[in-house]
Amino acid sequence: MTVDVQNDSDVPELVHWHGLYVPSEVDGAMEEGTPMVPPGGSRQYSFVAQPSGTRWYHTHAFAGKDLRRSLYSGQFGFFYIEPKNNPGQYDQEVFIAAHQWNPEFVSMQDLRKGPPPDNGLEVMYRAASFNGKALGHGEPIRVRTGNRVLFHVLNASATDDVHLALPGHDFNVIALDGNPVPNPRPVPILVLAPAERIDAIVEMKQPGVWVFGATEDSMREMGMGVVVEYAGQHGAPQWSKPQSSTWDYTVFDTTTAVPEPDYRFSLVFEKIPGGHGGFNRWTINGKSWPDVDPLVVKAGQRYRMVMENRSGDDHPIHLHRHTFELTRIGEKMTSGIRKDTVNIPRRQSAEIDFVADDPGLTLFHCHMQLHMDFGFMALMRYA
Ligand SMILES: [Cu+2]
Repeated sequence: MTVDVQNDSDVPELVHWHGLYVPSEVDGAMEEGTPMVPPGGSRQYSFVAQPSGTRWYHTHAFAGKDLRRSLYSGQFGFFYIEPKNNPGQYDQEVFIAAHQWNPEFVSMQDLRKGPPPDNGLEVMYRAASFNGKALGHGEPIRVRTGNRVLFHVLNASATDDVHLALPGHDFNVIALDGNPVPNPRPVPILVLAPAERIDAIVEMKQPGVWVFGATEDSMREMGMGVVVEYAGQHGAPQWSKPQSSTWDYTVFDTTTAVPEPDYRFSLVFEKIPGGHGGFNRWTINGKSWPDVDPLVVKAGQRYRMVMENRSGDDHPIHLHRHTFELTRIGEKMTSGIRKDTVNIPRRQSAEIDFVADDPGLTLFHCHMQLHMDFGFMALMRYA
């Protein structure tokens, strides 16, 4: 396929095809060698759309201290690649991209007690949406009793996790980051770190008018949600707090043993606190981008990244141009969950395996804009 991109903004831009296997020159990361599209300029991105599943595209520009740029903006969209064989066991298909708007830098020290006094600025938002519309402002999702609705959900927030629920309904999770899970099963809530996607089928069997939205009251009040309306049902949309708030990738896994890797990378993530009013910096093995040592791989070999998050924040770690398999989260060994972004909770460790099967420069970074822009990034290159 070929995509024509016209840059009508006043800064150099580029488009990243998140979760696709595309050459470095078109992947949409300047660090990999993709050319920027100059202000007023245009560029064609040509590539084979693969692998199938729920992917997305977004600007990969630097934002830094400018909260009008990159993922703080609305420059993103779904990129859905239909599988060749799709059993289509659903009646309706709905795409939902969650996003937050009107960002500003805040000192957590000024807002509440708790964070260490040496912590730097964080980003907070004043508005939120599903598909660009605040809760109650767009068209409702109209369903019929007995329908099976396939939801493709994307967290397109620049920095925050989203926790979502649809009262009275379970989500039968069938894919994570667009890749089918080995053990689909129903769960009461969906949790997505920035850049993550979940495909889930919901059986509509609780006639009524409901709010499908963020479990956190303040986030829903800011607009993160949409009304789900059964045919023939009227009245104010109902919300109730879900009983469970836990999320665990491994409930969808298998226990098949994974092959031993040819090589292990050990990566330690740490924060250098920016202090009140300053900016935190982030390090991988003690070094900040662009001074981080590259990861060097050989085509065809299997690698394990052993990652340790020594900071008090979660980090959604994204590997471009490849799919990896989760092999350990915390103390739990796992297999069969294939992703391109894995959330590593605070003070937690995790391991992922991947085969070096897509030669070319490859970016590896935390997907939180405020972290990647302040050092949390590395390059992988093929020997
Ligand atoms: Cu991070």
